[in-house]
Amino acid sequence: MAKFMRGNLILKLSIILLIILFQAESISIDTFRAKEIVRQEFKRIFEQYMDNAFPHDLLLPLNCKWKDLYGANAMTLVDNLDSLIIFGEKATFQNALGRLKELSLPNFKMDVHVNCFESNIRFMGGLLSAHLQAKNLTIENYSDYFLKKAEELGTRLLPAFQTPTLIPFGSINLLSGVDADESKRTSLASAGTHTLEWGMLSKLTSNPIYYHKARQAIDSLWKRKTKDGLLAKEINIFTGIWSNDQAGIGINSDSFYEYLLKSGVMYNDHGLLQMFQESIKVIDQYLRVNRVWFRNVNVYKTNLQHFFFSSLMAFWPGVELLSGRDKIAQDMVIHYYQIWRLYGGLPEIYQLYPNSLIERYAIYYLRPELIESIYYLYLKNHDPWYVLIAKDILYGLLKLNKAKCGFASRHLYNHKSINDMDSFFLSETLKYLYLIFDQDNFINKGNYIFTTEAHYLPVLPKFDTEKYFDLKKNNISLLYKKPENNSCINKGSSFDPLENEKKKLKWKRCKRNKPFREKLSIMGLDFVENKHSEYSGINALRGYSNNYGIKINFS
Ligand code: DMJ
Repeated sequence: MAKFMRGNLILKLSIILLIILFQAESISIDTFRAKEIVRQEFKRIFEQYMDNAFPHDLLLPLNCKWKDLYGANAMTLVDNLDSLIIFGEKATFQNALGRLKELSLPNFKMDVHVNCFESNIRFMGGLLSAHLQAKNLTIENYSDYFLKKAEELGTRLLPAFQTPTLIPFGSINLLSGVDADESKRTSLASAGTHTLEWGMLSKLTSNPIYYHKARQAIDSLWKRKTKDGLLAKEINIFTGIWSNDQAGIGINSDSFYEYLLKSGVMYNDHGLLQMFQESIKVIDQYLRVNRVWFRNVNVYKTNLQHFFFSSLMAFWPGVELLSGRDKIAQDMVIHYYQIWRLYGGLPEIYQLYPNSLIERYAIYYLRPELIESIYYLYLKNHDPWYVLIAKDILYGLLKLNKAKCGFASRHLYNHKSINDMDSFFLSETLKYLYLIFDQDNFINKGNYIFTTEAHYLPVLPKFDTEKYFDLKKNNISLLYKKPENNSCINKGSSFDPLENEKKKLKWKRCKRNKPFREKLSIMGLDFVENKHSEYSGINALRGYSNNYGIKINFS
């Protein structure tokens, strides 16, 4: 109880009063029951996916159909292998291994154009975590199946890092490599969210190349910070010049900062920790408006660009807490949760001056970030208030989002359900909720670090960072192998994008599977059809605030 009373007492009590007045049902569920509800819902959706959608990538919650982003590569299953272990479903995990082996999935020798960041956080993270669990639980007939798949994905993503700046391309064709006309613009988060997974891949395959490449990309981005220490949201990977002038903590930046801290800790990498410390100072100085809200600024002039809250920003209290700033993290969560209560979900973007939904961005995509932060706070402080709001969130999800085959995203403005349920709803949102209610779960007692997609990796007792930097000393050279049976590459051209650039070789375009456009919109931005895309979402918003003549002086 003493813990419950700590910090922001009046706010906490008034929120409880509101819940009691309008939704007493939500907090009367006992914690064991709440845990069971989440487990049953996870099982229900998982079974629906296996029956109606597998091996396609995503299950559609309203009509039980499916959609593909990776050419039917069982994305939802791969993203949730390690969730099965958390939910105590070892037999289903064993069975899933059999199903995937039968179909040789996931298949990375596929002519499909993928986003490197998403492939990494969902497939690579999922496979590595599943591999470590399969070993740990001595799963039958395993023979390192997931690790071999992870390594194959790694080799197919590596050519993306072959650029003049060493900052990777945003997307690649898994079969033929980087297209000649691939966009040379990529986001900070895309380029800098590999170290956690690739460090583990290096460790498990004893091949330093992966960590080395991921780490070089971070160094290269870091080198390009402005005189004020800011990093923008988008960069040209050939010129190294920021191609978007905004700095912020949310969309397109978020996991860059998260990985500085987490990889720094995981791999005992002092360079990364140093960068994190400096980033925090700069964020506090230029991006933080007060204890809870942040703004985007012009990366060169440091003046205000936008002042809004986005669903993705709700991960930041977790980062604050991990870096030791508990009190600030608590204040942030209380405020973000109030927006949740107001609308029954967090909108993609929420305007803060004046506070309002923006119709176009008022969608809750079942994202996990707020629940993730609540999880960290509860794990650290054991304040029952966090269990209480987690129950309220669960109750809201059951009332507002539960659908025939899963849970559906929802428009918070017109209250319409949207036939969309991303794989992160199972692999993050439900996983974190469950872990709040299941305090005895092995994860809560162990020493793990969550990737940005909530795949859990055990903290390595010893990791020789230097070994993973100095490739010469370790006699490692990188050879880009041309993929087998590849009809997409012209004679004389290579899998190495830099060599092709030098020879001015144009590649024959492979017949494309569905482009990655839909996925990009899940990142909270609408991209225009053009490959060399503009952030039309952000630009529209800029127009919006200009139209309303918002002028705020924060200095
Ligand atoms: C997830 O895919 C990851 O958490 C990523 O870092 C960004 N956000 C989505 C979920 O919202």
